[in-house]
Amino acid sequence: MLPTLDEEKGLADVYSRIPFDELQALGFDARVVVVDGGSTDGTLDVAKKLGCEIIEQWGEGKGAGIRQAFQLFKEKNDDVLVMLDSDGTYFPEEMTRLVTSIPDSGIVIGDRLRGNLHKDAMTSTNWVGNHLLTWLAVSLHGTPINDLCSGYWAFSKNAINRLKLNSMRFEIEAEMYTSCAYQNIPLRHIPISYSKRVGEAKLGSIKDGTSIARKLIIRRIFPTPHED
Ligand SMILES: Nc1nc2c(ncn2[C@@H]2O[C@H](COP(=O)(O)OP(=O)(O)O)[C@@H](O)[C@H]2O)c(=O)[nH]1
Ligand SMILES: [Mg+2]
Repeated sequence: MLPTLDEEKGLADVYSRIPFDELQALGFDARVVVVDGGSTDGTLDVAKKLGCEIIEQWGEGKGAGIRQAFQLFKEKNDDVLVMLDSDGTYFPEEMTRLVTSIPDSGIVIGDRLRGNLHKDAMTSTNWVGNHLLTWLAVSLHGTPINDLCSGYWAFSKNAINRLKLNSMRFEIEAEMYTSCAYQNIPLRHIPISYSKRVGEAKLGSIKDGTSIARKLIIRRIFPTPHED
């Protein structure tokens, strides 16, 4: 699953690096679903040309898009879902390693902070913010996690069925983590590579960092969201 918002530059590159043959050899018949948040550049044309399935999400925000993609996943009979940004920061080549590391009924998260973090991949503000938010998450919720805001996750079907989420924007990863903590979903992290994005960042460090911290605190008080 590739979330997109104006990622015409990154999408084709990310798609072309997905290791379809290696996944096939592992027994996976992979397909690519693009969940788009209302791109106004050529993202949807690129996605169509590549033959991706496209979800044009209702509402705005990465969280809303991901929740909609999860809903669709639940209606199909697929076994595993992998999510990564379409901006060229994560390495699709590392997908087989993620998929084969998913704990039983659990989730694996790609860990950039103890992985191969390329020079210039992350601004110093974001580096500090990522460490602070990860520390806050563990302090509040206890369950170990190395890189709260990573965008490279691989989920078993059972884990997706158990996640309880209502995030609209970039708090979605933090809420997936808190849901793992409260629904007892097994979580594992493996080191991954992370490089500089192509195109414009959509996340605002201070504004979205604050929303992520707020979400972590809210979920300490109200561990699960109301079903919507
Ligand atoms: N579906 C959807 N995707 C989004 C939206 N906003 C951002 N994205 C995508 O989510 C991913 C993460 O956004 P990005 O700007 O890279 O944030 P960062 O990686 O946390 O700095 C990228 O692939 C974006 O294109 C949205 O509103 N809807
Ligand atoms: Mg990104």
